Amino acid sequence: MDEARRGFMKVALTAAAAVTQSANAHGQSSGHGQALPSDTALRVKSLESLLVEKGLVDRKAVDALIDTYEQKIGPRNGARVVARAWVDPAYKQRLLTNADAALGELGFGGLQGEHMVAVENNANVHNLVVCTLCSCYPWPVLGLPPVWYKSAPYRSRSVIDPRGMLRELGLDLPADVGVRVWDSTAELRYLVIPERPTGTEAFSEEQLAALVTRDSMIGVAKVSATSTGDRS
Ligand SMILES: [Co+2]
Repeated sequence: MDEARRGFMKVALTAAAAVTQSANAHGQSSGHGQALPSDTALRVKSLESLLVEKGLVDRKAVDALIDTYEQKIGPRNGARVVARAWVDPAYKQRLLTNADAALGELGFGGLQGEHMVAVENNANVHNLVVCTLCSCYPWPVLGLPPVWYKSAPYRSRSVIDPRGMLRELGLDLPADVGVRVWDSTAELRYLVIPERPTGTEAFSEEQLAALVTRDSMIGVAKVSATSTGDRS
């Protein structure tokens, strides 16, 4: 990384931290991590424009950075947690009874994920996570929320017709499987422990983690022994 890039990263991270704190404070007063206050959004936009103008960063690089946190780095943390829960029943029990402590064992926690609850899918119950008011999401284990998670149709249909919505997303649940919908807030966020797919009995923890998708930890997909990736 050259000096200009290093300098940019420092500025960007400082700005991100300021935004996070601001959004977090806003969220705690309203119960939800609301969309950014407009003045903050404007300041971020100005900062980005300035950085682009000065040639310190191009928009594609910013988009790539966001994509990385949305798709790659973020959800890998949650995948490690799920894989550990699958191979270690005692860990799973701790995760289900005190998620914050169990996530802390693996080094995960902090901003936008201070209070977590883990919910487990099984043959009878399927869990689905939404934030009906805005976009509360467990950053330490899933990274940044995907665009569809923040969309009005997802937020409303998850509550009105979760089964129908899941079917449209390609997850057709049998009628005898109950669907539980969890509404996230700034104070409480959820991680779904998907079912371990059959045919993975001989898999290592690492191999299992590689199968776990972000979508399965939100509850809009299952995990298969041949991982299919996430919705964009
Ligand atoms: Co919210």
